[in-house]
Amino acid sequence: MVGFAAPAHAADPVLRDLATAKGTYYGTAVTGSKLTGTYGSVTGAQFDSITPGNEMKWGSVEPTRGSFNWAGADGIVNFAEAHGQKVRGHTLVWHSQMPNWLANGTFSDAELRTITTGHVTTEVARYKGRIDHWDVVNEPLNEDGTMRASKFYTQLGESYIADAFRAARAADPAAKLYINDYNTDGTGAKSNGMYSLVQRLKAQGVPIDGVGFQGHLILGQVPSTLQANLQRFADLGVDVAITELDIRMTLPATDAELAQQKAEFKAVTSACLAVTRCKGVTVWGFTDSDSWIPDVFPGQGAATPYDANFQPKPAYYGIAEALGWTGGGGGDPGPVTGCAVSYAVQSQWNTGFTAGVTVRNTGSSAIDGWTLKWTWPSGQSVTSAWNATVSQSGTQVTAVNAAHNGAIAAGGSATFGFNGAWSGGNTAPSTFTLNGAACTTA
Ligand code: 9MR
Repeated sequence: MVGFAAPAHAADPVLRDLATAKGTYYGTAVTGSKLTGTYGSVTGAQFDSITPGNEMKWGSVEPTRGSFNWAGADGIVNFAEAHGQKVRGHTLVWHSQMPNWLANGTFSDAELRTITTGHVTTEVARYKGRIDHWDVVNEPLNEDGTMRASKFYTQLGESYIADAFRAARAADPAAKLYINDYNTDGTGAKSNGMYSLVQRLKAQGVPIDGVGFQGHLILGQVPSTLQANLQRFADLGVDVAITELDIRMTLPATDAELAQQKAEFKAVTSACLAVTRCKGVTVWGFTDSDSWIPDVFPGQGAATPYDANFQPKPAYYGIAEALGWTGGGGGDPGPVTGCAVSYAVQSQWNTGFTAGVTVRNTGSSAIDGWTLKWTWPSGQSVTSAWNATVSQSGTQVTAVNAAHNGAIAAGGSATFGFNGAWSGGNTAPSTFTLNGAACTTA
């Protein structure tokens, strides 16, 4: 793909190419104003579908009645076309992020119906031929599977959904039209409500092509019924897609949790691939620096496949493995079955010191990528490091391998060094963990 920036590590897989080879797509939600620099190059290089996180919502495009602002939405569609990507249009009729004039206005039923179908027609027609999938109606259900009492439902009844789909089909016959919701990923009351709703819409001849399952999941709680649930909808004669995948956890994330998250991104991606009518997966933001989770669930996050510095997390390799990648990589360090750390202060002066650290793999299998952690006993701090990336939070130190010393064969070792600051005392740390496993000290 000439002109696309290389992924973070030269040997890393390209998700969009793996997806294409599997006959599917891999998408991400994006923030249009960020589509430059590294954020833009990773978006263009790795994904072959993008969804505007906010830019196509009614409140964004028509903040004042009759006065439109398409700049954000246009920018995203243009970016997609420049990078050979599909666009998931999101979203036309939703109880949230409505413009104030609509949310707080008083309209007769007939007027509200005309306003709503008019909005669908205007927005879909503007992007006719340029949007692959539209989330026509978003989040129409309550948790118990009954219809949500949105302004649209309260005034117009369920027919607002049929009207919106018909207007969208008329405005762009080529776009695939979806209904989309959260907490419908596994079987249960809400999923049953969606299932019945789709049956009713199909029975009325409403032009619905697909059902989106948002996939806002919690670590350790991926529904075991996900694949079966996708399949039962597909069997109704609609396409399905995972449209907003993220898997959140309580911060700070441990290595074990990130490894579990890898397995879970892999499982969700595999579930979609196993269902013929599952058209693709979209993550709701690809980097932890562009995720809604910390804002809405304080203390939680780490929910996406890239860290805040655009480094692929284990989850990224989990997605790649589900898509057929067998190249291994930083996402799967292998088990640490034994390790020994030697820590030596090589020189020390009134306020500073230089230390060298050797990490030895005393286990029986190779390690591919390592994180060494320790706690300072006497309040020292790391000021600079070489041959590892070292960070500190309180007294907790985390050292991550450099590119050239991440692989440690059984019996092999890696070394790195750093300068530190001390005052009062400079006692050596007594315990170290390597990828979460306790090491002996030598
Ligand atoms: O990611 C979106 C975030 O930036 C907005 O503040 C939020 C407002 O509700 O909407 C987020 O996206 C939502 C999506 O449009 C629909 N499903 C739930 C998503 C997360 O809230």
